[in-house]
Amino acid sequence: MLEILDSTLREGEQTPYVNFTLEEKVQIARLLDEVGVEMIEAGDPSVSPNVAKAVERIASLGLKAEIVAHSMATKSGIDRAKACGADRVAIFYATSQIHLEAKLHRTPEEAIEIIREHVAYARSLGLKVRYTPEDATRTDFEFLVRACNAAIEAGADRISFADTIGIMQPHLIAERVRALRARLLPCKIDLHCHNDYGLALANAMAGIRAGADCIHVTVNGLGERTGIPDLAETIVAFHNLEGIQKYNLAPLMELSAYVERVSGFFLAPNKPITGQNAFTHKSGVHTNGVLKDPRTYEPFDPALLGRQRKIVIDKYTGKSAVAARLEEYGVQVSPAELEVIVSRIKLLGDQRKQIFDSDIIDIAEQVTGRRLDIIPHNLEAVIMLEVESQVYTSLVVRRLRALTSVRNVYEITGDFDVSAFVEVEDIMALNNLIEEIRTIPGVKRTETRMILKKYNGT
Ligand code: HCA
Ligand code: CU
Repeated sequence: MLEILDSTLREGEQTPYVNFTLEEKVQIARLLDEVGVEMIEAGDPSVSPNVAKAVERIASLGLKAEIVAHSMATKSGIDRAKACGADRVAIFYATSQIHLEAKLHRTPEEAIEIIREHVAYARSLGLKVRYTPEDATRTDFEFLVRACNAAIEAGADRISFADTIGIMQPHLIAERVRALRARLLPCKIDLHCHNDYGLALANAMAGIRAGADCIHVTVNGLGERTGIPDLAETIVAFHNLEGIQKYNLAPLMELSAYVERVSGFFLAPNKPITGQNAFTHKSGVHTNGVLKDPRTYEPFDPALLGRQRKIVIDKYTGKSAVAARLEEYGVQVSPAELEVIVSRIKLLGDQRKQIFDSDIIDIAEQVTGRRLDIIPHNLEAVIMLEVESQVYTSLVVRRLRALTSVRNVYEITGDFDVSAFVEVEDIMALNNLIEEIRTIPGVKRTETRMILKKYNGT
């Protein structure tokens, strides 16, 4: 049966420019425990005093998950893992020729001795041990088997088959896992797949099918370079496609949003499962289908994640979607009026990047000749930002423009340096967005003005 180790607090904190506070780590660990992951890799206590403190705090929370400390193959590192109260230490020591020669300056025989000695030392302290042959997928297979079996003989009960630079493919990892199973002494096999070619989750799933036990993930797929499989994608893929339904899906969206906020590492809108567009439909053909029966264009009901489907209105939109949107606002129009409204929306859509609900209501007013006293559901606001004097404004602008709710950005004169026109679904979303903007490095202060009514130029 599949097991999951979440490494947001270790691998995830190795994401360029991402660092969590102690309180944030505790909150992430608690949410992960609600999800029900079997193991939480809480950090490598040798990295810094605060990382050690975080591992210690998390180990003391009494969570259901096993708490793992990561460590290099050094006695002092293993001592620190023990001192933090971790259940298990994950000792990594590279086995590929390139790592042994260029990085570690050790012969293969020396490496085997170091692995054996440190695994045995950790066992003597009463720790459970996972051994990770770093860069395993580029390691000579016979040597990999020897190194892993040396670790297992010395007391490791888990081996992490680390695809450190993400070079596996599903058919290859399946072959390797089968071969490892046949040659290794009894142990559990973890899969640590990096996502350099976008194949991390596919590789991990293939490895599980071939007989591995556990997948390493992070929230939002954080990690060195392009990261490792995303927790929510992994859980939902196994839940829906493989029928493994032992995890609690309810906290996944909150966990993703929380990590997004405190990491300052924002999700691409088209990210599967948790991305903003995962259940948003656009073209007339698609929206018409979805309005008749969502199964036409949805792999599963967004309610599984507590999410809602969304239909975008713009020049691609057909009549059924516009009618449905107007109905949401309690506006009924005749078929002839609807026809004209849709054609005007298409005209406007050809001129502009985005159409807002306020535009749709404006057009409906013009076409029907009725005054519609309606306030659009979504909120629009202008957020003004003051930027630290030593920071290039253009850097802040680039980060701002990557946020999906941000429509237009202006560099301005006066008390503030930048103003952004934003559109969000509700006040909560506005609040989150403002917090997100405040985490952008260089943003000194923000001030927000809500838009009450908008007059568009033609
Ligand atoms: C690294 C180490 C590691 C370890 C994986 C593991 C890797 O290179 O930073 O312990 O399972 O990718 O090899 O993250
Ligand atoms: Cu890694």
